[in-house]
Amino acid sequence: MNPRGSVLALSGGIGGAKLALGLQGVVGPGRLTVVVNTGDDFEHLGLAISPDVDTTLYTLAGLANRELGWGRETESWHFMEELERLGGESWFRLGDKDLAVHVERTRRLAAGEPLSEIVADFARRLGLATQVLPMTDDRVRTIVETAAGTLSFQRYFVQHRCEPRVTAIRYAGAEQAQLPQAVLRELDRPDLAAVVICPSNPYLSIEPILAIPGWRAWLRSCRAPVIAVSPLIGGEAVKGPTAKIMRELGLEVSPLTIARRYAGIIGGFVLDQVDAALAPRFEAPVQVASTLMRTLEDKERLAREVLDFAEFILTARSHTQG
Ligand code: FO1
Repeated sequence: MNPRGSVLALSGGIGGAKLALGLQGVVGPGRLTVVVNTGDDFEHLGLAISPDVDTTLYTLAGLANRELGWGRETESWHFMEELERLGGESWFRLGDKDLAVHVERTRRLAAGEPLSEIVADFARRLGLATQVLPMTDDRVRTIVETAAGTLSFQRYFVQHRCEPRVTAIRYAGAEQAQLPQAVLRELDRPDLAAVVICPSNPYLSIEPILAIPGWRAWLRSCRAPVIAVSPLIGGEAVKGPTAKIMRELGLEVSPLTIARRYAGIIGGFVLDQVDAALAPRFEAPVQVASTLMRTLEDKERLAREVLDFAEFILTARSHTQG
């Protein structure tokens, strides 16, 4: 890829943050912006919780709890233990270090600061050269309609452990939501070389972003190639309920279904090598790669392949345009 180009990544929590970490290692300092889903956000114990944003911040700063995939490494749980002793709500677990982030975010939001400024400032204070921004400063909430009734996202995901059968997913507030100023500045960058849709759950993490009209419109007209990375390997997600939700919604559990969902937005799709036989069936150009990211080397290798693919697409486009 153009070593001077900047990169914009769209991501949810754990799976997406892994590729974001790879991109951070490959793209030069100050040239990566990660825009994160906030449909998972909720108010809990009087606190403003932004799980995907925090997972991204912690992962990029090397502070994430690798075992859990969320929260902080070397965490203590005194707050949670005392809360339980008092009979408080304990289904959603907040570690002591993590708690500080929620308390400070809640205070600053209450003082009128936009979420994007708070998150950008947290990123700087955690020592990141990568810019981390929420998809919007407005309130968007992912609502899961299930056989057990209507559930807010974290009730479905954590309290009900994704068990109830999903009948529909909606993103309350997305239609009215706007892009933050800090995001608009990034979208205007003349050196933007690639937009990467990380291998996050399309229905729970990427669709809430795409449901915001400003995002969809910008992605459709974006000059830089938009590349999506498959979250499915051989019909299963590495982690999380993507395949289960697809089955429940009556969708074929295939990267083809996901690429079709992104039709009109993506210029290329990265498919896992296990699914290489599907490649001829895609409308968009396809790159076959190993998308399983266990080590930092895996993450950086995939990031390089994605960016090389974007550059290849850009070059091919400039040839066909004369
Ligand atoms: N996930 C769980 O499965 N159980 C929890 O108790 C839990 C707490 C939690 C606290 C802070 C945070 O940032 C994330 C947390 N998560 C927890 C993860 C979160 O529910 C999911 O990772 C995302 O919302 C889905 O991407």
